[in-house]
Amino acid sequence: MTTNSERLFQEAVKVIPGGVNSPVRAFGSIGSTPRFIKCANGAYIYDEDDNKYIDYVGSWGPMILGHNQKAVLEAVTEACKMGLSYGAATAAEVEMAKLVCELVPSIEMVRMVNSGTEAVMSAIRVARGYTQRNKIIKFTGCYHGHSDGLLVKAGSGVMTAGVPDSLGVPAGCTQDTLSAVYNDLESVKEHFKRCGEEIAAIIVEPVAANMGVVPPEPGFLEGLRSICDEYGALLIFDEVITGFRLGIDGAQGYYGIKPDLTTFGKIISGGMPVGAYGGRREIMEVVSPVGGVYQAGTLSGNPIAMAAGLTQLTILKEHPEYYKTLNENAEWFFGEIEKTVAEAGLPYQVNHVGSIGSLFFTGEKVRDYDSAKTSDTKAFAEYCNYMLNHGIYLAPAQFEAMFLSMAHSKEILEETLQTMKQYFL
Ligand code: HOZ
Repeated sequence: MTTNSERLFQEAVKVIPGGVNSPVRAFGSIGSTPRFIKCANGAYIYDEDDNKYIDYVGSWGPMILGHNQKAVLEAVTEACKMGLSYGAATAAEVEMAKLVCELVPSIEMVRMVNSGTEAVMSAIRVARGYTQRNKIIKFTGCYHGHSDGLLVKAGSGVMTAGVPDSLGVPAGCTQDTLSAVYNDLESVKEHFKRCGEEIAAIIVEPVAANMGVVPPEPGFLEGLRSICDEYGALLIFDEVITGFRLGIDGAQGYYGIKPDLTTFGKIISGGMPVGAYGGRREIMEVVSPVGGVYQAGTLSGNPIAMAAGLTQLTILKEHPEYYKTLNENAEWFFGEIEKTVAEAGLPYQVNHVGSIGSLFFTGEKVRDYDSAKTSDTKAFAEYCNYMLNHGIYLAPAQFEAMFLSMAHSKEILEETLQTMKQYFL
């Protein structure tokens, strides 16, 4: 019998490329088709066939308080009554900017945009405008959204699809994008030795989370900081995934490294379509209308999104104990996964930092793109389908992260582990 999700997918492919609005969610890499989601609450999502799943995607990160968090929902509902969009300055966006600057010490000024892609695109332009240099360094397997210049050896869906770059990106757009190897400072130094005076910035996911989760090795982020200082380049932390998740001050607080610019995504708005970029005042003052770097947007600072964001960030600020609980739960949970695969005699790798993690189907230690790529994606697909069919919703690709939230209680995590044990043992 055809399920509602299957029926919707058949309709979707006729009118949406691949039937989806973002490639990873097509479930192609696990040989399946998407579950169409009807609603979500707490740690759960429900599909159009009324199947209930424990959700480890959490809208790819922002649902750190769980879906449909009461206060966030109320704030959004109230804001909606005041009008949906003005394309004009509001008090809420000033509050939001002040809050972000207060919570993240490296940020003295911040601009709201509408997605992580836009945040990164703008931060790169600022770095180039500020340094008057063109080249940037990114790391193979890191994903910074789908803007032209950054679709070079990118992670996430690009990596899953096994294509190095995207069609439709003119060579001229990527000629100034240099690739280096994650966790390998030598590969960065080589670029700087060759053309250090031309490099505007290094952009990095301080914890890579789009080739699966790959933590920075000790000294890696510190090394990037000092190379940038030596050559007068800017260090950009893409904290679209780690920001306000590893702690209230993100990965930069967690590892104690101060970037020059930071980019954020949907987590700063409780999952609404928002991004932001910010950094030191003297750098951010190159942005128009103060400076000559142009960046704009009618929806930037949208009042509904600001209401959601202010509420979520305020809750996180007022409850530092949430991070303690979340990280302790995650430590236990990922440790149990490790024990389970070890007991099954499988040499699989579990990488995690705080509440994000990945189970790699490989015997190799995963520390960069090449080692992540040794994963047996067919074995992952079989496992992922089993979990889905048993009520556990994982990202449908090996090279993505699992996200835990405050709504994932010990009982819910335990239930997930039992399902994993049924599969592996
Ligand atoms: N780029 C996202 C994963 N890193 C996937 C977004 C989506 O499919 O919604």
